[in-house]
Amino acid sequence: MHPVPSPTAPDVPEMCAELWRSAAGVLDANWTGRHTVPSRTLYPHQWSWDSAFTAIGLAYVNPARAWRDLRSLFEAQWPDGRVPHIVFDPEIPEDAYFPGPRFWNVPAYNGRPARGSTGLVHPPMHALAAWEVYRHASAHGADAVQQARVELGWLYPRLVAQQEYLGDRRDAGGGGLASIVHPWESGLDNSPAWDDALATVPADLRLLDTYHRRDLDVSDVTHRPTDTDYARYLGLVENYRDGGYSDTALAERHPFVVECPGFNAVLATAELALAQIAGVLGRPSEARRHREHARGITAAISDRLWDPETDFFHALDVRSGRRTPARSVSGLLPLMLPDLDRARADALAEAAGSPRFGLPAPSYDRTGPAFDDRRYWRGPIWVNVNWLLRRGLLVHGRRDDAERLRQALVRLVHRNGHYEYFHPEDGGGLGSPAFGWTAALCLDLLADRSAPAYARS
Ligand code: 2M8
Repeated sequence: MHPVPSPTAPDVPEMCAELWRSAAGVLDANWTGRHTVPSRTLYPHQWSWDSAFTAIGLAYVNPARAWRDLRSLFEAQWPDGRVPHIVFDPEIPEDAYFPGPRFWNVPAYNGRPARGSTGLVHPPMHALAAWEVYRHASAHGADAVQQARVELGWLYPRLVAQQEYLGDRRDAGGGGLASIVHPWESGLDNSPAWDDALATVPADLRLLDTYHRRDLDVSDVTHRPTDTDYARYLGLVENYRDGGYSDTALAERHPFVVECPGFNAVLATAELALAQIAGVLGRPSEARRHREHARGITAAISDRLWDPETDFFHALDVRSGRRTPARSVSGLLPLMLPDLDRARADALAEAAGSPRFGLPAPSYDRTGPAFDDRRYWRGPIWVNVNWLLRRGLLVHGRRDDAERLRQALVRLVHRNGHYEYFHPEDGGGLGSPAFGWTAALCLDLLADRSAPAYARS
């Protein structure tokens, strides 16, 4: 693999050039030679949706590495199509991250050794990432375009298999949406959106006598999930693992089965990206099928997760049939879908700008009872979900709002550094300081103001 020299960002003033260099530096520092880690301190393996966001930034400075990251992840895809939320690096010691390979105890598959990954998934961001890397390949010359076509051809059937796994095996509610079986699958781990569904999951605190929480060695205890929540997380993994990671009769056998608006908005966006990829690969009927799937998922999100009383999307607990009252930033993400009707899109854009959120959006309603300005996904600002939200504003023709959000995100990171997340009031950097997706998405925010091809005017 030949490293591509870093180009300077097009049309950016000096402050942005400095930010560009530091962002590219973070991506270099987090590259292990085989894949990019989210953070050298807290997350020493490869995380699934992190790799997708990272690829979106690498598209500008090192597309070959972007493809390598996506390949490394999809080489660990399970035979049933699921893409694991963590791929473990065999060169990293077991105790460097908990829960590590031994706890997950995944069997050998596809010629890979046992304990190579987790059995959970992440939001399927990778089709969109692959499309974005392809879209920017021409800036790197003819060889890069050639490589991008080869990589799209390799990834396409694997991306489709991921969609089929999520759309079929994970449709536990039977209404055309994918369910998550663990808060970690949402990517918004500790969000108040899961509190009601988690309340029925037993919390066996003795698990924390047996196992050591490595996250508390390397981060502030007031930012991370409580021991009670962590015990529930571990119990959920044990239940899924001990059932052989099977998805049969999930709603009866598993205590946490939830339809998340953000996860399903990404699922539908992946279909739209697959339609674009299928077009490049010369498969027009498959492109049509992907667009139909996207429309179907959008309709199911609207039918099942919209609350007309709150004018907002809420996660649905499939077992109880109840939607959580919590307003999480994930409820804003269906704005990414071009088939979302105008009234709902307007309501979401209004909520995003309201005192409950405000742009950049915090991870949870500022006026909500569970708002916490430091704890993981319970209030702090994360760049990745704001990047998705900006895309939603562009998709629905709200270019001025999207531009204001873009500038606010760039300023936030320039003033405070490439942190994992940010304080929702003063913008101070929190969590890990040289964080992969913050740096990667900064590159994209600096360089690209275009709207998706399917945006509405
Ligand atoms: C966080 O999740 C991990 C578990 O997967 C953790 O808290 O230990 C989340 O922010 C998740 O969205 C992210 O992918 C991961 C790595 O950055 O960290």
